[in-house]
Amino acid sequence: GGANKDTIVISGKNFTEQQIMVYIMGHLIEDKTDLNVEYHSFLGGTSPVFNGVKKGDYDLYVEYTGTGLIEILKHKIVSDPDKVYDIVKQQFKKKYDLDWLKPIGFNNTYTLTVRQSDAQKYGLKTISDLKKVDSKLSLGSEPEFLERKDGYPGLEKTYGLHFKSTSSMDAGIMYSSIKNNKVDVIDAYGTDGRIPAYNLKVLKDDKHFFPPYYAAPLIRDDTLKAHPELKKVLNMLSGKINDQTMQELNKEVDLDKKDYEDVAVNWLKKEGLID
Ligand code: PBE
Repeated sequence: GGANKDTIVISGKNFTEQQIMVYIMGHLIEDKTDLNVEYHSFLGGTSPVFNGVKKGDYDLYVEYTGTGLIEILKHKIVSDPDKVYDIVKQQFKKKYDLDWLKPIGFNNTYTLTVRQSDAQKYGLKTISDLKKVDSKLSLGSEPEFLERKDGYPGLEKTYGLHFKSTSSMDAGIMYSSIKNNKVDVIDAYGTDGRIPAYNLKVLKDDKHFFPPYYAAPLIRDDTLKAHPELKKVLNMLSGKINDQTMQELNKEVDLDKKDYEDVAVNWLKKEGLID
């Protein structure tokens, strides 16, 4: 980019959907504004990304409402999606000078997921059903899930679950691990394309433990003040990607092995958001 332009730094966590969103936001900003875009993404879990944006190392990323509520604000679980959005919007502004822009449309919930063959063998439909076999099953997840209140510690409390073992791995690795019988249960992400492709069964959260996790751009207030046009530009994504579309975009990278940036740019063009 040009040396005289201001630069916006976009960040993201280390899984496919985040990297696609990083490029969707980046190319939209480059197309609609005079700003330069830099990427500092694939950074790990929620904490390095959130803290980097809070400190001002990065300007924005896509966060999930339930993650803002439980993991960042340490609030109790709230189930109504609009209420969760209102709480995070108000509190993040007050506490951190960060702004939640409009939700993009999809809800990327954590799930507990097993192989269809095990679901049949043990008669598993709900998370509560896991109780009868948990001592035989091993859980694979990314490290963050093992620590979060809306992760395994909370599931142990709410459902009384206790697996034979737990192991942590990169978010992307857990899908191949369950497919190859290395683990039996994973915290699959609801919008991941590998759930249908690997013939996995999402167990129903019958106790409504997980909050809603609607995705929205989270941006520094001082960045918005310096570049107010960013609000309108990023809100062009409002309501544009539902769960099914996000699963399809994730699948294009994870299964069809397309490039993240190509998937992002093609989607923006298809939607008529860029030329
Ligand atoms: N989630 C599911 C996690 C990862 C995917 C949205 C709850 C998060 O990043 O907070």
